[in-house]
Amino acid sequence: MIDQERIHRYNNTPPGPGPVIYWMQRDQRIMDNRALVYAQKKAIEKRQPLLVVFCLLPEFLDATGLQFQFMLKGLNEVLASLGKKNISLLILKGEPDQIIPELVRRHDAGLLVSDFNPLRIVQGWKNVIMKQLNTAFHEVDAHNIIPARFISKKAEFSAFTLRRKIEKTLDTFIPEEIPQLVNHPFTQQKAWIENDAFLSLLYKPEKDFPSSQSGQNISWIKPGEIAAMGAMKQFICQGIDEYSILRNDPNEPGQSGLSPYLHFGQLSAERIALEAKKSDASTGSKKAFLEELIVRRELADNFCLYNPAYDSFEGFHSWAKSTLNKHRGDIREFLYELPVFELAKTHDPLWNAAQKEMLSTGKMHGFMRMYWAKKILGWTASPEEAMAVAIYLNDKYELDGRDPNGYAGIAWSIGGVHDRPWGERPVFGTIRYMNFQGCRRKFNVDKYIQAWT
Ligand code: FAD
Ligand code: FO1
Repeated sequence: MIDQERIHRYNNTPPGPGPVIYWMQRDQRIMDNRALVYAQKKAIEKRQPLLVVFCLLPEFLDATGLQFQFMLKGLNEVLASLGKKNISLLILKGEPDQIIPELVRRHDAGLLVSDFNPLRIVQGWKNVIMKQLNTAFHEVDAHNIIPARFISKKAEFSAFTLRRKIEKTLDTFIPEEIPQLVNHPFTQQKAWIENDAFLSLLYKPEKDFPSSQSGQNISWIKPGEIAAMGAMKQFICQGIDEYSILRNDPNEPGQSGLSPYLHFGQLSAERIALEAKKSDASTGSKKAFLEELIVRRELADNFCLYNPAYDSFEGFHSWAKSTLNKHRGDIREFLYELPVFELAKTHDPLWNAAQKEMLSTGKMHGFMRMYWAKKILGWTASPEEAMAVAIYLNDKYELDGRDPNGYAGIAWSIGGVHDRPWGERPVFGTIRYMNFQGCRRKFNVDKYIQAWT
């Protein structure tokens, strides 16, 4: 029952007799991966081998070398773990809409399975692949606890409207245990991989590992699903209890720090929710954490799935567009070009500190992300420019960037998406405003500035 609601069929073709190919894209792990488990189940039913493929794109949404290294180290772990289960992983360089149909044809696959991702670029690949294939193509949502295509058929207005739907079904979707991959009983012929014309596209770690010149230091986080599981357990044992008190203080390690793992699919949100529910942390903290992990996170996927303009002014609600249009001509107290933002050289030491936190660690504190994006709206010539600057910086420097959570967070801050109108003021119109003094009332601003200066 639940399995069916997680599956989206790109065509009505029944699965054929050949092997199953799982195109691993967003969910880059073997533990708690419902898409991979589904692909294996289908392969076992048909007494066929299972082949896993990942398409490596050197220019994915302007990602930098450090972000690729984090992802590739995780994938190397996946390769080794799959090998122990008698399953091969091919990491091929190139565009999925060219590689996948060719691979399916070469291996005469009976079924193609992939995971779910609402980003335009991925939806675009899948639509091209669908048109080129005569083979059954199924997508399994292994990212959301309640599958995005099932929980809602439209863009939700706010967290309130999605929360209502989630609350009605959540218990059905958080099981006692999550199904796991087993040792695969049907071995691929070696020739499969050795004779593959794609070998010329095979990724070679020693040659292809992108070097990083960004100057960022991400040694605070170890890549891969084993490290991810460890970090999650540590947070559930030691951090979650104080989540509701500390998470909004940028001077405290009050957040889980798990977003890079979630972004690269090295950790499943379902597993975190299961462990969080079982923990004996305070009810208030568990509730606050699950609100972010489930409602806010799944709201971001809903936004990107049903609003193709998720990263532009066009994607805002009409009330937000009209108030921002009304205030287009307002005089900005400060007006900066991209390099001033990028180099953290604005007049505001708090904004510069947040930018520097991101530049040096690849992860800005969650509370500061709101202040950071809203100030970009205040200090650029138009909301369009504000969106472009915020997305460029977020995607370039955040380890968890290039993600629906980022596009939704930026659209919330600059365009009032999922929010409501507040008091009217220059430039912002009725978009919710944040200022330095407000931050001072919430946390020790001087300590934060000192930490990152
Ligand atoms: P925790 O507080 O420990 O939360 C646990 C998990 O819940 C997070 O890992 C995340 O998956 C989810 N979550 C928490 N807050 C939110 C939220 N507001 N919206 C959606 N999901 C949430 N998140 C990203 O993953 N990538 C981004 O690029 C990104 N950019 C953002 C930009 C702006 C302007 C804003 C306002 C928010 C952005 N967020 C982004 C959302 C949020 O700030 C981060 O998910 C969070 O700070 C990550 O740290 P954590 O894992 O320690 O969070
Ligand atoms: N997805 C791919 O299918 N191929 C890639 O080469 C790839 C690179 C990449 C680099 C940085 C990054 O943050 C994400 C990257 N992703 C890649 C996608 C990622 O796994 C997510 O699916 C999306 O960013 C959406 O969450």
